Amino acid sequence: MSFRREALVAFGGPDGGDGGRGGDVVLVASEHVSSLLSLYYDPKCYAQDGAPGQGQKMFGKRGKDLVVNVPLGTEVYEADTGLLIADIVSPGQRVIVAKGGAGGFGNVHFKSSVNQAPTEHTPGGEGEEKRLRLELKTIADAGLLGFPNAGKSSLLSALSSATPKIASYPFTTLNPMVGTVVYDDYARVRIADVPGIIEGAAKGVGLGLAFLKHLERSRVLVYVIDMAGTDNRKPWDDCRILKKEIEEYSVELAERPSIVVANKLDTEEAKANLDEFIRETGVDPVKISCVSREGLEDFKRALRDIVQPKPKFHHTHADAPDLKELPDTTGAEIPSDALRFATFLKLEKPKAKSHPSRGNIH
Ligand SMILES: Nc1nc2c(ncn2[C@@H]2O[C@H](COP(=O)(O)OP(=O)(O)OP(=O)(O)O)[C@@H](O)[C@H]2O)c(=O)[nH]1
Ligand SMILES: [Mg+2]
Repeated sequence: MSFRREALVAFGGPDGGDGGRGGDVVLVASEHVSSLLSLYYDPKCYAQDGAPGQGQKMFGKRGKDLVVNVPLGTEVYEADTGLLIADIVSPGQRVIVAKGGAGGFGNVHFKSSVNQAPTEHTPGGEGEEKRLRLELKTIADAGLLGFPNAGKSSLLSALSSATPKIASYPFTTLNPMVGTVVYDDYARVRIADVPGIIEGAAKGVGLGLAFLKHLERSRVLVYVIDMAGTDNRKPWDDCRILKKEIEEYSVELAERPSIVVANKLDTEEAKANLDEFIRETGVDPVKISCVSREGLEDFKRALRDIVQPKPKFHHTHADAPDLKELPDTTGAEIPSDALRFATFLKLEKPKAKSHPSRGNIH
């Protein structure tokens, strides 16, 4: 509340401006952020307050929004109720998770013919305050599923430029990783590599199935089977157990389209196991070897048939025309239509500017 006080101005009247509204907290999907780690270490997010209104009808400045960049695939839940508020999936998507409070009205707002010296004013509104739980579910077109040491990470590194850790001990991969397969026509398929599953995973054995949420968004599941039967495992049992565990995790996930990949076919054991595998499971797997890089093209084709990514054309491979073969147009008249668009040629003389300094007579 404020009144105009000035020498020689009697009855200056009310001049208290409104307060500015508070900023919002906005989550923005960004392709440049890959995890929620920064929010883990700095979980409290405040947008700026609105500035208070002042005398001389000065309105308060609006508070700045707080923009929090989150990776694609972030789900936002209300912490207390578990209600899903937003699913952030497309780049640039903005979600206002907490709105700033409205600014209060200054007393200038209340002046009228019958209330010429109002002292009324309103306080600013409270900004929204929320406790949220953010969950990242990686977005990939295909998810690699398999026992530890089946060669999931090897397959990912053979197909894409991702560099997952590969080693001969189980549970090398501890966090999901995404790689992109690029086809000759620049179509892209994103593949997620997740930690290995073992029997009983649905009940929490091994790393459990917690990371399987990263596969929930993938359109195709890729079962990677170690055909060589390392550690005395039987490939057909592996396949059966994997399917069972997935079914226990989610029936919907188990019904997604899938590709069965038989890996390590460069080894003798794998070749010996192959026939029995087909007999036992009834599926004819895509036969690959990540070491000798065989069968990778077959797998890429199978993947493409299901995911059907859109090709993206680049103009990089167009041959430059041979200048000698082009017709000689020296001295030829240029079509007037072409001239109209060729403004960069500046064929017309620029008009002389009429200005006293040029000596024009007015
Ligand atoms: N002979 C042969 N060995 C392979 C092949 N692919 C992977 N390996 C070996 O299998 C071992 C495990 O490979 P990884 O790619 O780390 O297996 P993973 O499925 O990612 O394992 P986890 O991350 O532990 O679940 C490594 O020692 C690889 O060298 C293959 O095609 N042939
Ligand atoms: Mg791995």
